Amino acid sequence: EPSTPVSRGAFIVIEGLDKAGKTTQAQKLCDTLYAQGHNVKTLRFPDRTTPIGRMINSYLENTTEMDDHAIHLLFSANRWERASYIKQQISLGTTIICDRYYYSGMVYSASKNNPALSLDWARSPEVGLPRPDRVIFLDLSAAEAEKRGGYGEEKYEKREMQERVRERFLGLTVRGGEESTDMTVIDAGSSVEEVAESILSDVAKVVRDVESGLRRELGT
Ligand code: NYM
Repeated sequence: EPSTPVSRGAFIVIEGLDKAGKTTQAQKLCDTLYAQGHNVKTLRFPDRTTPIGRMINSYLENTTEMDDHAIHLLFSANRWERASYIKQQISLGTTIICDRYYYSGMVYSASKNNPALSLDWARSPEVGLPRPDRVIFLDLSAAEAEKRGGYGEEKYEKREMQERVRERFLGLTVRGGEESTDMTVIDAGSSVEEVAESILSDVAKVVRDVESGLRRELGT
């Protein structure tokens, strides 16, 4: 008897400023989809557990200095080392909820006020990575983010930088190309439950489309 073909999983990315609630919401979304009977796993970038991830970690903790381009390429390499795992899981029918992806990669690097590092330059090493079915941008003003317990000691956790990062994230929605069509902006200023509900109503449609075969292959 031929086995029933399993539909692929969906690839969902949660993006936002530091303190926007990404980790909480990624976990909540994962739990909800799991309770609904989906196979689902979470993933996060940077993945600080690999050798490349440890180099990124020491940069973020201000232990090592690095050229802006070099650290950008390490963040990208950290995604590439997980690319085949993502594709494999998706093809086995597992939905992946990913906490940050190359949207953070592009936007943070291009927000460093380094004229030699444009958004276009920042995009190029990411070309060919699995393309998300949906990217949720949790939108919060830098001032609101700061009120949530303040920033830590890590690189980039400064008001001016966060303001530039937010501007660039929102800029992606009107820049054209797949970043514009793939991204949904959700107001992260309301309660955890309200935000979770908005995310779920958007993601549920995507998951349905994937499962009914409307979205065939995972793009790049
Ligand atoms: N970050 C994250 C980047 O600059 N480029 C990237 O490609 C990624 C994935 O790392 N301030 C920055 C954004 C954050 C920092 O992320 C660490 P997290 O989610 O706090 O571990």
